[in-house]
Amino acid sequence: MTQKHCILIGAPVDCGKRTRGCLMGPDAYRTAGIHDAITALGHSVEDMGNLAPAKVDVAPAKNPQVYKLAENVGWTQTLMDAARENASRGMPIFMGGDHALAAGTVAGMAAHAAALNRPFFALWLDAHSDIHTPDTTDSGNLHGTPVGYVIGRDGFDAFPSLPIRVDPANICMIGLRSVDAAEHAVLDDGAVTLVDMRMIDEQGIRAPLQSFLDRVAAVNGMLHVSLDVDFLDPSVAPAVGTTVPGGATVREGHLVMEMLSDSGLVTSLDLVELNPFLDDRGQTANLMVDLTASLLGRRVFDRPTRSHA
Ligand code: 6HN
Ligand code: MN
Ligand code: MN
Ligand code: MN
Repeated sequence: MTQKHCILIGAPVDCGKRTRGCLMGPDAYRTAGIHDAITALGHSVEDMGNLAPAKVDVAPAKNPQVYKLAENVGWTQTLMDAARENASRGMPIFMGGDHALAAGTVAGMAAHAAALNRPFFALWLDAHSDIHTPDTTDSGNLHGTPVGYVIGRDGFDAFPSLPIRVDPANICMIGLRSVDAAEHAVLDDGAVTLVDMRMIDEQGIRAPLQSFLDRVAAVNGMLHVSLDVDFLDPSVAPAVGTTVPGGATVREGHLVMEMLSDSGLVTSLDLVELNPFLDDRGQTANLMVDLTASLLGRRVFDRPTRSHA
């Protein structure tokens, strides 16, 4: 695979939900050896350290359930700026932090793609669809809202204005198994490509992913990958506050990453929802680093392994 310059950006966002611990995520990835895992593949790495949220004043949310609105807005601004400032120098890898961070990273990467006149796509690897708005969320946890923000749903008035709306038709969600009623209401129009666990059980994970990648490649798109720990089954990735049984296996996770690597299409990555406080001797942090390595070209064999097909 071609050499990349990987830019590690620590985003210790912990305000997207009430269960605390994701602020330790960036250091858990460092401890698990993310830097060396990437350089071992021949890429260069730069670690920008951890960012901090912009200080902002916001009016109280209409929905009294909403948790830590100002901090979420501040992070969105900080990360949108960080994505736009760094994307032209290499491949940003946002080390979260909870999924609220993707409001900023995806919006910033979409703006970067627009500046280059290239179509922008997002792959959401997650048990959840995260397409609420601050008005529709019952939990009040804004990590359930970043997709709603980037596609331009109403209800985000307190947030930075979107530089450009992400087209829902350019979003593919894989791993779904927990979608709230209010989320169904927006997803049912069929714009977002939805791959739930049943589809994976019936067809495998390869076919739906390949057809999405073919669409991205056909228009020379830029692809942002947002990897939520709970995409994976909790038995292999316990370090997350929102476990849902029946998730992707280690093998499915690696296959997705290897296909993404082969495609050469990925231009940015979020690693989100790792809560090291809930981990079992670094198991989940290590797995997330291994998956990142697969995405960046780590292989068992350097030759094609489907020679008997
Ligand atoms: N995540 N739909 C639930 C909620 O509280 O709105 C769960 C959200 C999970 C968020 O996957 O990052
Ligand atoms: Mn998520
Ligand atoms: Mn999730
Ligand atoms: Mn909910």
